[in-house]
Amino acid sequence: MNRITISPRIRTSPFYRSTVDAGLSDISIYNKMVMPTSYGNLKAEYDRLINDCAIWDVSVERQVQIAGPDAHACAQYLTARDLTNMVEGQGKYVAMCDHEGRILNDPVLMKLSGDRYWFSLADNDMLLWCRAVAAERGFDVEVTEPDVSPLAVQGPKAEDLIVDLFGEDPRSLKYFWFTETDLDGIPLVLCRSGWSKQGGFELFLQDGSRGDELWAKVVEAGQKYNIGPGAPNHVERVESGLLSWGGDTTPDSNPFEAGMTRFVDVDCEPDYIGKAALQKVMANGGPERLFVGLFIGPDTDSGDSTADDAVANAWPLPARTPVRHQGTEVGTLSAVVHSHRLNRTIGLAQIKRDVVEANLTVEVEGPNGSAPATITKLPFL
Ligand code: THG
Repeated sequence: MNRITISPRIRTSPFYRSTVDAGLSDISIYNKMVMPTSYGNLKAEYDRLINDCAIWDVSVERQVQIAGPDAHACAQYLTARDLTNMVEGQGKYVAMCDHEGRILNDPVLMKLSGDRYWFSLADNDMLLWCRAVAAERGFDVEVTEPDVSPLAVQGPKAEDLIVDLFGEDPRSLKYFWFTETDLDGIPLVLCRSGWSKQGGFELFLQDGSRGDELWAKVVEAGQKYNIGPGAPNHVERVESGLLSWGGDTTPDSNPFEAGMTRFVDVDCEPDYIGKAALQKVMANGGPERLFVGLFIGPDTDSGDSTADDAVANAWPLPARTPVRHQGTEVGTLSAVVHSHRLNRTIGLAQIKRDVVEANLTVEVEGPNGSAPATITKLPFL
């Protein structure tokens, strides 16, 4: 395999030393940072996430902070969702679009106070975009990337672990809601969130010099819950239908084609970038494509998860590949995995709406030639 040269241009996280000590084996690059993706045993990492508790260094989810008297107006103008009734301590999953309604990012937006917001971002240069928009529109705000690095604990036992560390209060936090707190003086924002559907929290470290200290405290308290290192898990996220911006989207996708229709407000009072374009898409009958799941046959389950993973990994991805109906291209496939819980090969695709609505069988190009696939709603699980 090729190796990646790391230089100061590629940043490392405050938890980097801890991840290396924990046996980090695979990385990706995300927001110009090193992103841990595996510790050498993806099935064990998956099992831990489904059954117990996993600790993930997700500091690559950078925050862009909008602070100042016009923070609300600026955050609203950047966001394709009505923020009118948002309150302090609340987070929302949102789409940020350009003027043509193309999705630029799908962050969790957090309202820290009336004059301070964080966009907790996926992989794109949103600091540039937010600064340019704020300046061009004359908003009275400062737009920065603060020293804030999320550490996720995910899995069915994550909540008990968080309660051991912080007391009972976090149990009542709603999804994406958060509270400012500390762990033995380490300043944090504690949020019920994370890129899995197994439940859990993110601890937003607010002092990058204390990452290894925070990691050690969480791992120590997590021993009784069988905690172990992991990373946003590709198999689980496909099963759960969680969007990977830039992976499942193309540069031209609108949020409806990315499965975000229920998070987009087109008829709200506040204006935002892309609103007119998104209204036009809906007025013209809706998006051309839909984000859907595929059951891909023939069933390859062998009962040996390592072998099944190898089969799924032999697919001609990571490049997006065509989805066809009777030879005609009707969409693109962006992920294929072997689902351990469904014992099937499944995928994610953007497919023409008429094909989805007619529930047609499609074909995808696999390692052993063309394979039939049936369309299904997300999530799989
Ligand atoms: N946490 C934080 N920042 C992030 C992510 C995160 N930034 C990058 C990336 N993840 C943003 N993308 C997503 C995508 C999906 C979800 C969260 C962040 C998600 N979606 C659920 C769904 O679509 O079913 C629930 C959404 C809802 O019901 O509101 O969880 O993970 N800090």
